[in-house]
Amino acid sequence: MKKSAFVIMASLSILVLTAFSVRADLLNGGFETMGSQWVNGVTDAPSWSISDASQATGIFNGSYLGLGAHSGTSFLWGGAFNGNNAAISQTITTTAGQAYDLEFWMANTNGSASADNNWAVLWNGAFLANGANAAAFTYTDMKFLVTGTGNDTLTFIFRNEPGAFGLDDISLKASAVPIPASMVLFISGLGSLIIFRRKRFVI
Ligand SMILES: [Ca+2]
Repeated sequence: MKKSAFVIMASLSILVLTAFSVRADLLNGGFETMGSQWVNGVTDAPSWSISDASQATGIFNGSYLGLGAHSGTSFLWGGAFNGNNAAISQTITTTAGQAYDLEFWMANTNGSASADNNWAVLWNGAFLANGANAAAFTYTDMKFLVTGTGNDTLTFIFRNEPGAFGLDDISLKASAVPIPASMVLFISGLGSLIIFRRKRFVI
């Protein structure tokens, strides 16, 4: 193998290795690891921090008001009531500047009552999406593109009287960012240089 070709292959290998070494250490995104402390039929959530004055938000195993897990056997029951907003958050180690695909599944049940609820999802305190007085809906795939800063906080806010939001299968994966056009030109330019040099040596 020519030295120049070896250098290009080595460079591309470094690019590929860099793409696979990004950090995205979100834990217990499927809520399959239940906590040890039970309150109002739900447990605390390992790896997550929950704030809910009504103590009705936590990991639930089973089905109630038509709401169960999206996958596995348990999920987050977001059922804060009496005007309280529940906040559930996790601080995640990421790679600064890296684009990430955030994905989760969310559902809502209002029981037999009319809609009286609100929800939001935030990345480092900034709203990615929110809604209020949602009608009941089955598990829906929600996707957002976020950027890592090295240490990022993902937060969900729920209030639902007397039903609950269901949250399950949260994932954070490095986004497949296309190679910038300038890099493509650079690589093809190097390729042309190799062909040019080979022709010179053949002649
Ligand atoms: Ca689950």
